[in-house]
Amino acid sequence: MSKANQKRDVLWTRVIAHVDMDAFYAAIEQRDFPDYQGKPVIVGGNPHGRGVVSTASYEARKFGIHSAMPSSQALRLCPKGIFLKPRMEAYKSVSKMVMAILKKYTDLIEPVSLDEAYMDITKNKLGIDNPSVLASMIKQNIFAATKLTASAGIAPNFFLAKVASDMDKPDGLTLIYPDEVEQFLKDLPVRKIPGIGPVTEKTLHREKFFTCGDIAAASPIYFHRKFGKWGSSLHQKAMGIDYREIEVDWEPKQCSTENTFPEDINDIPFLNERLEEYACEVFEYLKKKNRTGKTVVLKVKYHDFEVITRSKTLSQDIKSPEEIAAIAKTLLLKKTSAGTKPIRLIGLGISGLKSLSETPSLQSDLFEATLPSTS
Ligand code: TTP
Ligand code: MG
Repeated sequence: MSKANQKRDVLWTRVIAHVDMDAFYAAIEQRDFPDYQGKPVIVGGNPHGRGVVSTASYEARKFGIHSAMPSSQALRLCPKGIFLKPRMEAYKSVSKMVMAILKKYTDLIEPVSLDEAYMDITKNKLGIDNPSVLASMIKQNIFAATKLTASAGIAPNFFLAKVASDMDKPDGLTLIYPDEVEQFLKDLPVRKIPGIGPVTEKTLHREKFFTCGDIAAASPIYFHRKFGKWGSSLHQKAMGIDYREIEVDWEPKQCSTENTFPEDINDIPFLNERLEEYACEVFEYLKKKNRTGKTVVLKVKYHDFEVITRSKTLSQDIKSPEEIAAIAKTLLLKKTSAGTKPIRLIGLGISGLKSLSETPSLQSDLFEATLPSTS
């Protein structure tokens, strides 16, 4: 692993950058309201209600506050924290600026969220062949335009670039050169693999897999048997292999909506009504984005914070909000403990989205016939 501005003569077959803004929502609040600078800022749900933290400034993180934590818990950890509601429009407009800057370097950009994108900079518009110099320029450019810092990771593939961007946050720049990959992964704790949370970490630890090196040394067949397709992909990553390429016309592969209730709910008719509302929201989104899908996903968070998801895949594309709602209600009734175990949050989504233009025969009867009231 290398810090910025080293020039080493190593052959890169692919140079992938992962750029991720630091404490994105909170940093924008601190920029726009200088009184908040240097202070613990927590953006998210009402700390006196039941929402969760979207993000916390680095000052707030020192109190143990992190994304997805109940805001009420964040308040207990940091009673003097500055709690703010998200200003999504402001964040979206900064995101557009950042993505426009990235485009100056390459068209091979894949945004992952508002504050994060992969770039293939093997060839770049400025013809700069030193990845470290290029990444420094990108960071400086972002700062000059937005007064916000980003962290960047440069590596031979997506997975390593993402891990690298997280190594030296905030305002970091980390390079993993092709000839450093094996050494880098040898002692990398499994928890550093994107997507591995505390539960999977525990499972891997139980099996004596503590580092990527431990996983790489095991048989890929074992991982496939134990964890299926996901296990095979994990084993490959631990070996430093990730062939993913930039998807330029990247579109979200799923859409969903969810809500935390002001109090825990046992009442099934109430939950069904919410599912009907969410089904309309989700369907509206699909319509706006000219997309469709076959898989309905229901998410339930119980009062004790246990989260489950249940899904059903249809043989045909979804045609109406009523159809989504009907499936969601059946899943709720048959595949969850709704009614007996109080529910804190429900969410509803469609996964495996594809463009409607891929299924032209469906387009006319899908939206014209079923949703005359929405434009
Ligand atoms: P992240 O990039 O995961 O986090 P961050 O930018 O706040 O902090 P850092 O990258 O420095 O660790 O997410 C980007 C934004 O997405 C974040 O500012 C708020 C939002 N977000 C949520 O709303 N809920 C979440 O659970 C997470 C993880 C992020
Ligand atoms: Mg970020």
